[in-house]
Amino acid sequence: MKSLRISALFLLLLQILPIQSCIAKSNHLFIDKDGIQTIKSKTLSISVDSSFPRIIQYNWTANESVFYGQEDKISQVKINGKLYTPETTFSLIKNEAHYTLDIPEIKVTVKIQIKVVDNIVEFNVTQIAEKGDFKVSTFEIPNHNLLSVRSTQKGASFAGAKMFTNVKGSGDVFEPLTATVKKDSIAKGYLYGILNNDQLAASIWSNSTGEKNDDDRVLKQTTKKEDYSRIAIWNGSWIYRAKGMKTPDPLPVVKVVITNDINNDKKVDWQDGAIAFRSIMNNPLGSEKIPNLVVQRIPMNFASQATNPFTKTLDETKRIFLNTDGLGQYVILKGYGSEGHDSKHPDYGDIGKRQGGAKDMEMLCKQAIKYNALMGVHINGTESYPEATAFDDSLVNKTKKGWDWLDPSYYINKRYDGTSNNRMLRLKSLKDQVPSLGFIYCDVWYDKGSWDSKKLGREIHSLGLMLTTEFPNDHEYDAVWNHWAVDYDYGGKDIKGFNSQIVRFIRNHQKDTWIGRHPLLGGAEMKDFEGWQGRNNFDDCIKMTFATDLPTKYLQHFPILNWEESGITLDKNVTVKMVSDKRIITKDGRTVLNGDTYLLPWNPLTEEKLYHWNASGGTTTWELPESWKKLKTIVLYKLSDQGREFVQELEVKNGQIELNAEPNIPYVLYKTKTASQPAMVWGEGTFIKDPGFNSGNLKNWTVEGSGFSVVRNKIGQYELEMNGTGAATVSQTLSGLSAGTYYASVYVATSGNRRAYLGIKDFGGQEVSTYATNSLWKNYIAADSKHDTNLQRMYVYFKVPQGQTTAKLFLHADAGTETVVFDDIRVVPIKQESKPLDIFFTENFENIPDGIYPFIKGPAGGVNDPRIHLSEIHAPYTQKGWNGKLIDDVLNGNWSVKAHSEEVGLLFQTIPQTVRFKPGKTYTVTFKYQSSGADYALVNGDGIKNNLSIVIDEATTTKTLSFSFIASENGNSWFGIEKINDKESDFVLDDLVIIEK
Ligand SMILES: [Ca+2]
Ligand SMILES: [Ca+2]
Ligand SMILES: [Ca+2]
Repeated sequence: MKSLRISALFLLLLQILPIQSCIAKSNHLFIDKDGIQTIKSKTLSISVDSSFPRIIQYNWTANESVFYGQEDKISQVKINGKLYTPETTFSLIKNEAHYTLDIPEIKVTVKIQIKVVDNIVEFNVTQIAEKGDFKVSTFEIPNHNLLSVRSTQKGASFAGAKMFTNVKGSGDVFEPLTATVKKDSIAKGYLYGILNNDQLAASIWSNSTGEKNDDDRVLKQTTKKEDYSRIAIWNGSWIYRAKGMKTPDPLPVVKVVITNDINNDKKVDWQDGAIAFRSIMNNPLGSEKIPNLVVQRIPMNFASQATNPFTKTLDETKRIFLNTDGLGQYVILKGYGSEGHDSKHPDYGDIGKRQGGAKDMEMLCKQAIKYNALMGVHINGTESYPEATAFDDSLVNKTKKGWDWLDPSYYINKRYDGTSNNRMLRLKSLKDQVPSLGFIYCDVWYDKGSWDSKKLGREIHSLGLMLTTEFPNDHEYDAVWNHWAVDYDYGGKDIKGFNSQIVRFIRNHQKDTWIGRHPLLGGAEMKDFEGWQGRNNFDDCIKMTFATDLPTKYLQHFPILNWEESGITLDKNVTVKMVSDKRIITKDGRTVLNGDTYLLPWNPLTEEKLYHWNASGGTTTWELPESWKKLKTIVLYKLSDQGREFVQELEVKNGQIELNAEPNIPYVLYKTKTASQPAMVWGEGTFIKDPGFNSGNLKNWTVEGSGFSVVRNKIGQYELEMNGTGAATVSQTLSGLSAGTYYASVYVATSGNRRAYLGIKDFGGQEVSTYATNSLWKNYIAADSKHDTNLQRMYVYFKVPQGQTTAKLFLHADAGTETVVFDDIRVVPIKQESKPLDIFFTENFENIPDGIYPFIKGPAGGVNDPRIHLSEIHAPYTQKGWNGKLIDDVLNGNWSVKAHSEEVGLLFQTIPQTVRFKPGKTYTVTFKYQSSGADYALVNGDGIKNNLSIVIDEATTTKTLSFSFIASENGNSWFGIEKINDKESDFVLDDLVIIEK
C-alpha cells in the first residue's frame, strides 16, 4: 500500500468544494481539482470520484466511446433505512480505488474497492466494521447511477426484465430514450437491466436482495437534466444482516460490464449487453447440467402405498437409459420420505422405510449416475405436518393452516427455521444418509426472491446440491428448473414460466424455467409415467422426450447470440428459424431438424452419434456433420426399452444419407458398428432378479409347465402372463438372505376361480404361499402404475433361520382358461410380531410392508391420491386436544390407519388375498377406533356387493367395535369402512383382531 499523506493544498480545495468531508490524498497520484481519479484496464478506463465511491464515466479504449455513470455529486449511504454522510478516505492501490467510509455517529466503517478487469468493473464492499453496538442490517447507496445513457447519445435505450409468469404477455420493458420520454418520479425495480447507446452496451449484476422479494435487484430511473434526459441503473439495497441472524450475509458486491458489438451484427443493442452480462452474472449451481437433462420424470409415492420403491425407480431409470441410448434424466423422487409426497415434512432425513429406506435410496441415487440420471427429492419448507419431529410451537404458527392432504399442515416460521440453523441440519441429515443425491426440488415455497429464499439457496448449494422449485418466481436467483414451466398442462396458465425474452436470451442454456412450446426454442416438457398425476404410460414419456425435449436440449447446448423475429442465431454456428410454419434448425449451414423430423448430433458439441426421429415416418435425406462425411457407411439402430437394435448399415453418398423410419420411433446412428448395451441387472439391490420382468423374457426364472410368457402391455409395462390352460410355475432362487423375517409380495390379477399363487420354499422352514382366485377389485391408487386394472398386491411372510441365505420364490397358476397376470415382486425384511394360535388374523399396523395392508383402497373418490394413510404418532401434536383436535391420530403403539376428510363411498376393504374368509365359517372381527363424526359405516361384502352396513358412532375416545358374520360360499367375503356422507371428519382404526369359529 502506498503511504498517504494529506496534502495541504487539497484540504484547502475541499473547503471550497460543495462536498462532504472528503479526505483524498496521495503522494504519487495526480488528483484533479474535482477529485477525479482514473483507473483502467487495456479495454476500459473509468473515472471515479475520490471523495465518495462513485463511477463518473467509462471510456472504451479502442475507439474512445463513452458510457456514463453518475455525473452528479453524491455523498450519502443509507444504513438500516437512514441516510448518513460518511467521512471518506481514498487511496489508489495498484490501479484499484479504495475507499474507507467512516460513520462516527454509529461507529461503523465500510471499506469499498473498485477495480477494472478487462471490460468489467467490480465494486466490492470488502469490510463492514461495527465498532460499537450498532448492527448493520441493510446497506445502500441511493442514486448510485452505476450506468447511465443520455438522450444526446445516439441509440440510447433501456431494456429491463421484471418477473412475469403468465403464458400471455411479457415482463420485458424496452424504453428508447428520447428527449420527450416520461420521467420516473422514483426508481423502478427490475431483475435484469441493460443500457446501450449506438457504440456500447452495458449491464450490472449484484448480490443485493430485499426482505420480501428481489424485485429491486436493478433500479432504473429516467430523469430530466438541464440539457438531456437520462436513464440510469444501479442496484437495490443489500441485506447485510437479516432480522434474526447473528451472522452476516456475504459482503455486498456489484459488477458492471461494458461491451461493444459483441455479436457482430453491426449494431449495438440490448442483446450485446445481454451476452456481456453472462460474464458477470451468478451461475446457479448445476446450471451447466441443464442442457443434458433431457428426460423429465417424477416417480410418486403417496399415502403409505410405496408404489414406486427406490429399487423399482432404478429399474425404470435403466429402461429409459436403454430406450434413449443414455440420454440424461432429471428425476424428482416425489414422496421419498415418510408416507409419501410431503408427509412428515420438514423431517427431510426421514426416508420412507416402505419406499426402501436410506440404504436403497442411496443405492438408487448412486447407481443412477451410471445411467446418466440425476436424482433429487421433493421437499416442503413452507408447511409442516404434526407427525414431523421438527413440528413444534416454535416452528409453526398453529393458527395458520396450510395445505391439507393426508393431514392438515401448518405454516412454518421460515425466518426461525433459517436463523436457528435447524433447517440446515435437517437438510444435512438427508445428504449425510444419501451422499449421491443430486438436487433438491423445493415445492410450494411462495417466497419469491426474498432473503429467506436466498438463505435456503445458500444452504442447499453448500451441500453441493442443485436447487429446483415449483414456481418460476420463487428462487429466480438460485433455481434452474421449475415444475409449472415444464409440466405444461399442470397448474394455471398465469404462473407458468418466466416470460421474458431478455432473460431467456441470457439464460436459455442454463434453466428450464421458460414458457414452453416456443415456436423456435421449444421448451422442456414432461410426460412422466411413474404415478405423478396418475400418469403411467412409459411410451408417452419416450414420445415427449424425443418429440419435444431432445430438440429443446440440443438448442440449450448453445448460448443465444442474436434473436430476431425471423430467427435465432446461437453459438457455434447454430440457427433456428421458421420457414413456412415449419421449424428448421441448422448447424454449420446444414439442416439438422426439419419440422417434426430430425437428425440431431449428440452430444451436440462432440457429435459422436446422431439421433433420428420422424413423427410421421418415412424416408428422409440428410447431410451429415463434417466429421461424418468421409465415412463410407454408418450404422443405424432402432431404440426400444431393450436397447439398441441393429437395423442396417447405411451408405454415405456425397456426404448424405437416406433414412427410412417408423413413425414416432427413436433411432440412433453410429459411425461404426457398436456393441449392444451391456445386459441390465434388473432388480439391483433386491433379493430378486428382474422383479418387474423388464428383460422381456424368463431367462432369470425356472419354468415348469407351459403358458407363461412376458408380455409388454399397452402402456409399456412388461408383465408375466399365463395364457395356457395347464398348471405352470416359474421360480427363482433368492440369495443374500440372512436370519430374520421377510415378506414377499406381487401384483396379481386372475379370474374364474383360477388360482394364482405366490409362495416361498426351501428356506429352512415350511413352504408358505398365498393365492388369489378372483380379482374383482379395481386398483384405485393413482400413483400406482397398475391403477385402473384389477391388479392388487398379495403377500406372504417367511422366517429365515440362522445360517440360511437362500430361498425359492415361485409364482404358480393352476390349470384354467382365464388369463393370469403377475408383476412387480418385492422381497423385503420386515419385523413381525408373533400372534397367539387361537387368533385367525391380527394387525396392529406397526410393521406394514406397503399400502394399508390388509386393506386396499376402495372406490370412494375413484382413482385418486387417497387421504388414507398410516398415521405416525408425535404427541401431543397428532393427538386429541392439541389445537382443538377432536380425536387421536394414533390409538395404540406408534402407528394406526387414518382416513382424513375422505370422499363418500367405500374407503378401504380387505380382499381375499389379504384376509381369506373360508366359506361357511363364522368370523368375529374386532378393532379399536376413534371417529370425529358419525359419518362412517362398517361394511361387510361379498364380491363387489355390500351385504351389511352398520353406522359407526362418533367416538372421541377409543372404542372397540366387534361384529360377526358367516363367510360366503364363493370365497369372496370381505369387510371395510365406508364414508356415508360428505361431512369433514376423520376415522382412525387400530388393533384389528379376527377370530374364526
Ligand atoms: Ca450487436
Ligand atoms: Ca413390469
Ligand atoms: Ca398401532
